[in-house]
Amino acid sequence: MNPADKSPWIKNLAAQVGFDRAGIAPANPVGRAEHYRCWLAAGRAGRMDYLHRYVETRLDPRQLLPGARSVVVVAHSYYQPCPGRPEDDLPRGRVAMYAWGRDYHRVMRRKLHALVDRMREELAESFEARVCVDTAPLLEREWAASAGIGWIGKNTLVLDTALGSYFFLGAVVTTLELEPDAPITDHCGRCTRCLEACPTGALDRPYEMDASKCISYLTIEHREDVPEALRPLMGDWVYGCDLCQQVCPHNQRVPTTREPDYAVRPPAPYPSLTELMHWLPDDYDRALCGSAMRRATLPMLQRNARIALANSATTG
Ligand code: B12
Ligand code: SF4
Ligand code: SF4
Repeated sequence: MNPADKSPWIKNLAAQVGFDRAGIAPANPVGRAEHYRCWLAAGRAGRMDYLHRYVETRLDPRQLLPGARSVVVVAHSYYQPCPGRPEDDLPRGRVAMYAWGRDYHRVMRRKLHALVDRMREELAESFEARVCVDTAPLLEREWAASAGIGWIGKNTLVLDTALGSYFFLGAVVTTLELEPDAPITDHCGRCTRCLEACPTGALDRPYEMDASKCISYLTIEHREDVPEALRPLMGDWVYGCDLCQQVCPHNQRVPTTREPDYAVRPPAPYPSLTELMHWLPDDYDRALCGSAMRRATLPMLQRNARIALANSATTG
């Protein structure tokens, strides 16, 4: 099979294993490497020390897999309509949609391995492949944009005109030579809704984020006390934040995910804050078995619940 025939064939296999989009980028170094280095140097990564590690690998997939020639990027939608807030008087927090169901790392990794297995079964030539979903040092959005999966929006997420931005990204870095896709154009236009909707000012410039102010960072990645000035701005979010996606015009009519593993699992999306406050380690283990919410430890979740409770007391 020549590189031009292999590309549509792999994209078809990706659809068969359940991905919603697939595209191919050449495994070249990132064009905006300097931007990434400046972003780190300016302290905009907060305490996400792991982003300072393997910087050269993040910027060049050939360091992740010697001899890499192509990056197959996939998108997997997790969008589902929000169930109504329970009609009781309990103070409740909010969980971002990406964490409502089973941990996407597991779901995506299983599908990415299935994709590589199918490629190995059906291709005559031998090749190396490395599967990535968050865990490997790879700037996934850069390769998603390069592979034509979508454009990087002003809220810094990858968007597609049909799927919106509620999808996960994954990648297979491979030594196979494949015909790349062309990037697509930016459809943000003059819109600035996400920048205006961000309560903490984390989106302080279009296409850029000060992650140290993002509610998603503060609730999931930040292990210490949340700076006092930011607490009242966090509203009722106890795990992640969706505000800059909820307001996006491209997210208003998107299809529901076909993935049963992403179906909402209690206590998401509106956990009772008083219940969370009283959880013991066994309650945490039982309630969050297999959930993406386990990225926050029990003390972090309880810290977030305390902030949300204080905010609900002031907003009524
Ligand atoms: C660290 C991280 C975070 C941090 C920092 C987010 C950020 N914007 O950087 C925090 C904890 C805040 C976070 C939050 C969320 N995250 Co996150 N996160 C990551 C992770 C692990 C690394 C991202 C990273 O390296 N950031 C550093 C910055 C500098 O890199 P970057 O934004 O990719 O920067 C490049 C471009 O923005 C570009 N750029 C710079 N300037 C300009 C200008 C123009 C005009 C253009 C076009 C581009 C451009 O250059 C940069 C360098 O190459 C990725 C997975 C991965 N391995 O990539 C997931 C990932 C980005 N996260 C994801 C998700 C789902 C989320 C949340 C929606 C979860 C939630 N609901 O709470 C939020 C969204 C917040 C937001 N608006 O981005 C998805 C995004 C999928 C998508 N459709 O884009 C990813 C890809 C995980 C995955 N495998 O699916 N996340
Ligand atoms: S996730 Fe929330 S806090 Fe973070 S940039 Fe988007 S709106 Fe702002
Ligand atoms: S809200 Fe508007 S500016 Fe922000 S990502 Fe969506 S289209 Fe782009």
